[in-house]
Amino acid sequence: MLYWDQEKECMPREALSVLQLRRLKEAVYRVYTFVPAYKAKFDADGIKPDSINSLGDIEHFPYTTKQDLRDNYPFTLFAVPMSEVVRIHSSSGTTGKPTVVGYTRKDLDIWSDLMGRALTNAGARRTSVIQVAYGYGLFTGGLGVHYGAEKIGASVIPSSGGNTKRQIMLMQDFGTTHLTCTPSYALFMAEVMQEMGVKPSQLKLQAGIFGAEPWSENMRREVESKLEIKAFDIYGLSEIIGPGVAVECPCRSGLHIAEDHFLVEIIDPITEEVLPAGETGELVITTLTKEALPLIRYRTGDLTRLNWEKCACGRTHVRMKKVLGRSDDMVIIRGVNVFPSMVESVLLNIPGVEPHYQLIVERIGNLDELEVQVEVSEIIFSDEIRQLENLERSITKELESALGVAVKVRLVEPKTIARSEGKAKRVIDNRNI
Ligand code: DLL
Repeated sequence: MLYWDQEKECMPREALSVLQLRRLKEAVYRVYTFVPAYKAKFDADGIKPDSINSLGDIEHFPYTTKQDLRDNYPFTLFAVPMSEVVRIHSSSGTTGKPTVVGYTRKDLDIWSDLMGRALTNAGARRTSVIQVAYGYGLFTGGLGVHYGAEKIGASVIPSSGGNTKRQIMLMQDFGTTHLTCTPSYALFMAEVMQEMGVKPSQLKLQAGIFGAEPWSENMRREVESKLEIKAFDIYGLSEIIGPGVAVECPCRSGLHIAEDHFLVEIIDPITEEVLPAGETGELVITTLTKEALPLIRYRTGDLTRLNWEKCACGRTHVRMKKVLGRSDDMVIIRGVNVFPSMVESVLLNIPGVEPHYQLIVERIGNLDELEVQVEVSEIIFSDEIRQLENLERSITKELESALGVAVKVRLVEPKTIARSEGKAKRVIDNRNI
């Protein structure tokens, strides 16, 4: 078992808490002193930086939301002068202004180090060949993984997203051992590989480090069997640092959150109350070491739960369960909450169904209708109509019992649902609400 930074990753809880508390005090002091928007918020709540005496005191501080980043577009939440900022990334929201994030030299060093941990967890070493098929550019995926891969001394192929046939040629010719991209893109690559007549056994691929979008355990099995690799989940978000906030270890039973750099809480997204250990809710993160854009109690919008039990790998950092979905990716159909990942889990248990699907939501009259479009395999599609109808009925039954809401299932021909080279679009909501 190899660690990138054993001392930090396996730190006993007590020492970790001491480190977190020291860093938390510094972070709170930093935002209060250098970010006028935070000073105004804290003053309004009557909170001073020295209000922190224990880690639990974080609960008295106000949350930060994506709206705060938008209101301070582009740079006014930065806690350092622009002369200290060496990198800017940005994530395009679906509405309004994009979110802008900045990094100092030290922020970039820490980020690369966290990615070094992540890649090492997935078995990458100096001798590995890492293909970075996350998009390069304003998105944090490409450059984030890139710097980590260089840091561990691996050979990096900065292929970025897209041009799938070339990606596969590079894998063959350069002997890629580790593939990094979104899980949906990995599946698409597997499909194109098959069309090109390339077998996974002809490649040197050992593992994939996949993230940036929710994916179910069934999806993991699918990717692993199609590419004949081990698939690891990696989580992160631009606002906090990018990829590398949390990553699976070889046990792959939850993602270890880098607690030496991030303090985490789980809250009820509606009441905003902090939930007891082990409950599912929205992940809230406070950055402990970020210089350019320190954030206090940032509401990620991601739903998960924390597992504080000891992990067999020896790492002491808390584990988060695979993200169920974003609160804004959840569709509410007649009062029932539906996540694409729930649909995915059901579909991938049904033989003949391909891992390509989309949820279409319409409002007809005053009622919401959920249609799930599902691709079926070539063999199934050439079956008799009656068999297709039977399959459609059984998918409908399974989905309705899992989701608790009426669903219209529509089987579609192989390869009709749009493939993605980055984050997959799982929901099309046509309701004007
Ligand atoms: O997606 C950073 C990233 C790049 C993570 C590459 C992992 C790999 P954003 O574009 O800001 O940053 O999107 C962040 O994506 O709040 C989650 O909703 C979702 N997300 C990221 N990783 C996962 C994951 C990058 N492993 C948003 N599982 C987050 C589920 C994920 N959702």
